[in-house]
Amino acid sequence: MSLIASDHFRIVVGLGKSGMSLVRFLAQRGVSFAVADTRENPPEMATLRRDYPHVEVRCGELDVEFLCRADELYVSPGLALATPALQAAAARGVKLSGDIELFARNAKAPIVAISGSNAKSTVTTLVGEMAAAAGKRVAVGGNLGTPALDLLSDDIELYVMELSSFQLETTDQLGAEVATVLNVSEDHMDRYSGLPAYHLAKHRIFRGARQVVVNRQDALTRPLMSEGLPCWTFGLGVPDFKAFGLREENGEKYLAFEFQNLMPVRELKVRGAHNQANALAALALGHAVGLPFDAMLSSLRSFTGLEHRCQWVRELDGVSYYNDSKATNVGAALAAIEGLGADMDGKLVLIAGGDGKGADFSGLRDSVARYCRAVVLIGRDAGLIADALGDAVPQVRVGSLDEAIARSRSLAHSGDAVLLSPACASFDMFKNYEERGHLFARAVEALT
Ligand code: UMA
Ligand code: ADP
Repeated sequence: MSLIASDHFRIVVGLGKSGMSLVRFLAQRGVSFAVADTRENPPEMATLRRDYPHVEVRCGELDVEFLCRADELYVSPGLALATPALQAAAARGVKLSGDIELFARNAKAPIVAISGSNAKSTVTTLVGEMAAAAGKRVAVGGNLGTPALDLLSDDIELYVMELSSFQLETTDQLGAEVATVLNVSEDHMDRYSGLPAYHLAKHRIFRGARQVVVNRQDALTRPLMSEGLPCWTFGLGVPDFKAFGLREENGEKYLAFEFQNLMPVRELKVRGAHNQANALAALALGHAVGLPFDAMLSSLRSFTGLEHRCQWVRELDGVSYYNDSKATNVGAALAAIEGLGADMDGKLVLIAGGDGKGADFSGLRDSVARYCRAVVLIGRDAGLIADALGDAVPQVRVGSLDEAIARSRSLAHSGDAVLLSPACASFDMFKNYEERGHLFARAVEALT
């Protein structure tokens, strides 16, 4: 039985991946609905026409009268709730909701819910691998990979969900078994009025949670109201009760829980302090849902990291090349610069720039000055980054990624690394961050 009233009329707003999962979900349950999208040719139009030819679709500017025919709108995470037509419909009593709310109402197994400005996909993947290693029938998705509603199944024993602030905005009551906001730093400032609004959206993940996981090194990850809820913490310091952290014994650093060493840090295949924090976060989440340590640790030992996240591409003339195309905000780029920079004898040549989404780039300055030999800038907001960095290090502005690679190669010395970590979204020059990363890797592999 689906927890959705069948006598009501719904409209799915946005016909991308999540919109199409909503269509399938509603159609399977016999709910009457229509679809709207502001684009003339939304990505899933052909699929909808093929599989559900009778569903009414309105493309182009949103029509408030049409939207008001619905009791509830399921709005794509890609559309701001502040969109005037959506606000006009809400003012006339139409409820604004989303796919995650519907997922939460219908999921019968516990949910591990993961948000944060960075590391969501890495930690979500890790917890999913840990659960699978522990023999659980686990479904992994959300903002990462498969849309939430496509994961629903009575066979599943555990859901591990990556959730974005956009998805959480339309989620009233998630009711996760354990929820976390891994870290909070500025992102999507083109969609929020400022950090407080973004922070509030992320914290909706804690609504109805039974346990929480908090980052001891980031006060903004602490739920605003969690009195009485079991709270597990993670951080790079020495752990105490209900805490995961790092301990040192005889010169060896260990991942640790409370007063017990779990495994040497050097057994992790992923590099940098940020990845140690990610391993600890995954352990805390897994422990909260009862996964055994031996399964979790064996997953950590075999995890080689996700594509486009500080991924080693090759070495040429003593210079290593790293693809960190997924660094679409300042916090992620800082983690890569500091994580790699502190771990090597040489310096970094950083390739950065793109669509900055309204970010303030001044936070990059100190780390760039400390770890970078030079910065090569591309994309629309190259000028903003150049101004923010000032005279911290030599800068070069170029017109293409290929040119950026060629200039970086000539600037790097043996023992250095060239790091693509743009601190920006890619949409001004590429289809998405994956395309940017693939083109980088391909061009680097072709260097002779
Ligand atoms: N759009 C319109 N008109 C519409 C609907 C969408 O112009 O009526 C545009 C918007 O610019 C929007 C874009 O299309 O940003 C994508 O919207 P969509 O409805 O086609 O998106 P989906 O394919 O359903 O993808 C969404 C998530 N996208 C966003 O949040 C922007 C995907 O996250 C997610 O994987 C998918 O649902 C399944 O759950 C992507 C993402 O970029 C990976 N997320 C952001 C991030 O990680 O930083 C939050
Ligand atoms: P998300 O899904 O939140 O975007 P990813 O795991 O895809 O997270 O990583 C995104 C970017 O953040 C990558 O560039 C990665 O190197 C960087 N990153 C990974 N872990 C952390 C961390 N703990 N803090 C800051 N940045 C991180």
